[in-house]
Amino acid sequence: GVQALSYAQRADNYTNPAAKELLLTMERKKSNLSVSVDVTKSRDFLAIIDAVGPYVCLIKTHVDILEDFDFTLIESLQALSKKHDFMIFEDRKFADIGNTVALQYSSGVHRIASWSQITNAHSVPGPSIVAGLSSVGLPLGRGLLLLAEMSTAGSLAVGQYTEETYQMARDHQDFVIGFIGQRRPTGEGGEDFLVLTPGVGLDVKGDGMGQQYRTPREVILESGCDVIIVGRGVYGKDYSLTEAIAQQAERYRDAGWSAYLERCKS
Ligand code: 5BU
Repeated sequence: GVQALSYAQRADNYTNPAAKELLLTMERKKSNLSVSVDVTKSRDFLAIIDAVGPYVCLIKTHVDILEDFDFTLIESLQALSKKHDFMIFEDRKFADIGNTVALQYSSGVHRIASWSQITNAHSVPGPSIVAGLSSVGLPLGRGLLLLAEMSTAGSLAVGQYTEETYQMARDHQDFVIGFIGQRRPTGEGGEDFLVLTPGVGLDVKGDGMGQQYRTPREVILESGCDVIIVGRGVYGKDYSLTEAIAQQAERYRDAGWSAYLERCKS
């Protein structure tokens, strides 16, 4: 299976430019770490990204959390993306009819499609959500991840729902580059999909609000996922401790990469 291949080798399996670029960035930076920057102030947001930038392949955002958002923040984010060589993923989790998601993706205050190389969507509306987002994102060379599973206790995205999500992706491989999920899809027809996995932590098992953490080794080696997504495990609660934050990012980067190297050998 694709799990035995290197990230660089797998870049050739994709026509989608965002997928190719992510795989090549992972190889170049020797990092399968994405840091999720879930803070409410632009100043903290940029300071954390500047601190973790050297260690990540991808920065995951929730820009609707920022209370002082304005579009110049996006320019700063893009400057950091050039400085540190990482890609950008807005974790928007679109979930509406095709027409509405196309507007939410292209327009509004955030104009997500104009800067976010990767975004994601729930499969709950059916294939029309992919058609709607693709009408905006495909001409811009963007890529979409479908939410096949969630990391939370009691998630309803299991079983048949997850299987049908895989099938929606197989039917739209130009734009759907993979999944947010907890394991590599089974029953593949040989196609390559990226699996990006949140709910990753080395020190705690949960957050008291339903989040469940697994280790980078469990995620990358045992479950065959490709990217570990880590938020609070990296930046904790005091966002001014940028040196400690950088150290945690390095620690997760090393854990994720050594699990990947072990996987390549097996
Ligand atoms: P944490 O601080 O590492 O728990 O943050 C995890 C991030 O990943 C956070 O931004 C969530 O919105 C996101 N997430 C998740 O935790 N679990 C999921 O199943 C999905 C997204 Br989909």
